[in-house]
Amino acid sequence: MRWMIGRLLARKLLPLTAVGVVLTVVSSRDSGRQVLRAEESLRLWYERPADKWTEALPLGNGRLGAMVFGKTDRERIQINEDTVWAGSPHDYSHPGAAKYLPEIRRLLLEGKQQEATALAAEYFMSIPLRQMPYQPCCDLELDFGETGPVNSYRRELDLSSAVALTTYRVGDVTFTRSVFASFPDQVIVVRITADKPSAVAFAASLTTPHSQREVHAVDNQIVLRGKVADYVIRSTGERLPSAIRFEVRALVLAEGGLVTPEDGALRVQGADAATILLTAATNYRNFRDVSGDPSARCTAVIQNAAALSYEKLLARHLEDYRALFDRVHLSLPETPAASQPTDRRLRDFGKQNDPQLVALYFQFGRYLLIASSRPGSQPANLQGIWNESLNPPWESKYTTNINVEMNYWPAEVCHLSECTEPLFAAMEELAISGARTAEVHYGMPGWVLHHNFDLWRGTAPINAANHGIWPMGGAWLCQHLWWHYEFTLDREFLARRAYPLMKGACEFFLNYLIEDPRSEHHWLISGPSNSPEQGGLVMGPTMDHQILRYLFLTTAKAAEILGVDPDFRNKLLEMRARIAPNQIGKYGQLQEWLEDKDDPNNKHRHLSHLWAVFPGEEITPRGTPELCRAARRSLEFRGDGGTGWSKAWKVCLWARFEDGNRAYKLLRELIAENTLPNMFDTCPPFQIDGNFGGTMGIAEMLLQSHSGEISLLPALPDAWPSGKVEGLRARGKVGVSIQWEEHTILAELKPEVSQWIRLRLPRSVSRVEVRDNFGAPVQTTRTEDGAYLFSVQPGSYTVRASRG
Ligand code: FUC
Repeated sequence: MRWMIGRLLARKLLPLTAVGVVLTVVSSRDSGRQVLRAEESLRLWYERPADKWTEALPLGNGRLGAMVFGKTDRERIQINEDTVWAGSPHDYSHPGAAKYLPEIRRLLLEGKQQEATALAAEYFMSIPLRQMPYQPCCDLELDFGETGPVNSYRRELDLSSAVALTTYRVGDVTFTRSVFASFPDQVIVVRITADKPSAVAFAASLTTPHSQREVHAVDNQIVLRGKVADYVIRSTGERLPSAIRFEVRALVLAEGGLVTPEDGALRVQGADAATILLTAATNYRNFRDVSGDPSARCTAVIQNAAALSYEKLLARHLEDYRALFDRVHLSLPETPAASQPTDRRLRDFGKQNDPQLVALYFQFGRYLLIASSRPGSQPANLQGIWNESLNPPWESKYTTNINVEMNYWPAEVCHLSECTEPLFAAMEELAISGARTAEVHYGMPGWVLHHNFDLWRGTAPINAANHGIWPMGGAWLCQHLWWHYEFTLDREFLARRAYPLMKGACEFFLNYLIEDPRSEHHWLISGPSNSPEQGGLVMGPTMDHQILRYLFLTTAKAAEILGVDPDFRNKLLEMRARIAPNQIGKYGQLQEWLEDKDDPNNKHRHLSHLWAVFPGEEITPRGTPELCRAARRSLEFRGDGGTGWSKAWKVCLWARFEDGNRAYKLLRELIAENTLPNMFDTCPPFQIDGNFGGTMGIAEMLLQSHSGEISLLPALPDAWPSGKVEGLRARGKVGVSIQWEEHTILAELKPEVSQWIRLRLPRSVSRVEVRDNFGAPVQTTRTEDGAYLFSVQPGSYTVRASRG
C-alpha cells in the first residue's frame, strides 16, 4: 500500500501545483489500511449523516450504483443494478399506423391541428402508450445497534479516489467506513475499521422494496433473490408482465471476531475490521433476450473478488478510476467559503463568492459520468443509475428531446470519450427496434426513435400525440457518433459503428421529409412533429430542420472521409439544401416554428429552436451574425428561469454567444437554486442531466472547438480573473490546457495529428506568440476575422497571449 500511495502522490503532484492542493496520508491502526486523503478541493463533505436520499452520496461503476447515507446507528447503502427494470422484451409498434400518416399530415397542413392530434392519438401511438420504469434493486443495511454519543462525525465523497468515507468516534474508538464501486472487479466494497482491536460489531442485512423476494444467509454470505412485479400503467390500468429476475450477493469477511448467520442476516462480533463485497446481476442479456443466469453471474464475480485482498481491490479500483478522472484538472480562485461543508456552500452559493465550488461541480459532473456509464453498462438514464423508487419520475428512463443527449454533452471535451460506449451500444439496438417503427408507423426504410426509450428499446411515439410524436431522437443521438469521430479521429469507429447508424437514420429522413405544398419555395419540411414539448402537433418545427441539416451534412462528410456511397452523399446534400431554413420573425426572434407565431412572453423550459447554436453549430457569432442576433433575442425572451437542465442549456448557449458574465449568472443560479445537498441536479426531484449540462457549460466557457476553430476562453466571466484548466480535448484530436491571469493567457496545445489550427483568443488579447516543442517560434497568420492560423505536427505547442 505504501508504494501505491507514494506513486499516487507523485502522479497527483506532477501535473498540477495549483491553488488548494493539499495531500495528506492518514493511516489507521495497521499499516495495511492507509487511506489516501486527496485534495480538499475535490471533496464533497458533511458534518451530519444523510437523512434524505438526496443527501446521500453516489458511487457507481456504470452498472452498479450505491447511495451511501453515512448513518452511525443503522447505515443504509441503497443499491441499483442498471438492468433492473419493469417490463419485458416487447414490440411497441402500432400495427397499421402508417396508413394514417398521410391523413395526419393533410389535416395539419390544412390547419386542423385538433383533428390531426385526435387521429394520431387513436392510430399512431405506441402500444402500450407508456414505456417501462427503471427500478431500485436493494438496500444493504448495517445495524451497529445502540452506539452511545457520536463525536467528530464527518462523511465525504472524495472525487479523486471515488471513495465515500464516513468517520466518527464513539467513546474512545474511532470508526472508519469506506465504500467504493469497482469497475474492474464489478463489486461494491465496504470496509469497516476501528482504531481499537475487536471493536467492530454490526449486523448486515439485505432488503428490497420488491414484493417478490427471498433472502437467506449461509456461512458468511447473504443472498437476496427477487423478481420485478408486473407493471400496471396508472393512467390506463393495463397490466404488463415483467421478466427481470435479480440476485444480490453480499460476502462478509471479518478480520478477527465471528461472523454468524442469523435470520437471513449476518452478525459480526468482536472483529478488528470487516470487508463486505457486494454484487448484483439480472437475467437481462439484451433488449430481446432475458435468458441470463443472475446466480451464475453473481457467484463468479464474488469468487473472483474474494480472491483479492482489500488493498488489491482498492488499488485496482484506483488505477481504473484515476486513469479517467485524472486526465482533467480545473482550478478556479479559492475563497474562504471553500473550507465550509458542501451543503453550506451550496446553500450560500447565491450570496457568497465561491468560484472553487464551480470547479467541484465541474469535476462532480465528470465523476458522475464515470460512475454511471462504462463499457458494458446501460447508458446514463434520467437519474444516471441512482434510483430508490418503484415509481420514479418519468420512469427514470431515457428522454431524447434533450435529457439523454445532455448526459453525454461533456464526454468528449472533458476527456471521457470511453464513457460514450454504452450510448452507442444502445443506439445499435435502437436502430433495430427503430427500423420496425420506421416500417410500421411510416412505411419507410432506415430507423427512427421518438422522444423516449427504455431498457426494451421502445422507439414508437409514447404518452400523448401532441408531444410524443417527435421523430428526431435518433437523428439527434447521431450527433454524438459524429462528435466521437471528430474528437478521436477514429476512422475504424466511423466506418464500423457510426456511419451505418447515421446512414440508417438518413435513409429514414430522406423518405420522411415532404415538400410543403403551401410554400412558394418548395421547402422540404418534417412532420407530424412538435417543438419539444409545446405548441402541439405541427408540420416543420425549426428544431427538426436544424437537426436534419446537421445529420445530412455530417453523414455526407463521413461518406466522403470513408470514400463510400457517392450518390447517397450527393442526395443528402441536395435534399439538405431544400430543407426549410432558419427564419427571423417579427420580433427579431429566431422562429421556433415555420409560421411567425412565437410569443415573446413564452418562458418555456425547452429551447429547441436554439439547437443550431448549441449543441449544433449552424448559427455562430461570426459565421451567421444575423441569425445569431435573432437566436440571442429568442433566448432573452425565454428568460433565465427553468429546471436545472434548462439553465444548464442556457449556460452553454450564452457561452456560444461569448457572453461569459451571462453564462456565469445562469451557472450560479443552476448551482444555487437547482442543486440538492449531495450536489445532484434537481428537476424536481432529482434528474442528472443538469449536472452533465452544467459541466459542459463550464467547459464551453473555457474552450470551444466547433466551426473549424479552437477558441480559448471564449466566455470567461469577470468572476474568474485567474485559473487553470488542464487536459480538455478539442476537435481534431488536440489536448488543451489553459492558464490565465489578469494580463496573460498561457496555453498548451497537444495535437496528435498534423493539421492547420485556427486559434481564436479573447478580443482583449493584443499580442500572441506560438512556440513549438523545442521553443522555436511558429509562424502564424492573422485571418480576416481575427483568428490565428498555423500549421502543426503531432507534439506540444505553447501559446502565450498578452491581454489589455
Ligand atoms: C422532458 C422535460 C421535462 C423532464 C422530462 C424528463 O420531457 O420537458 O422537464 O425533464 O423530460
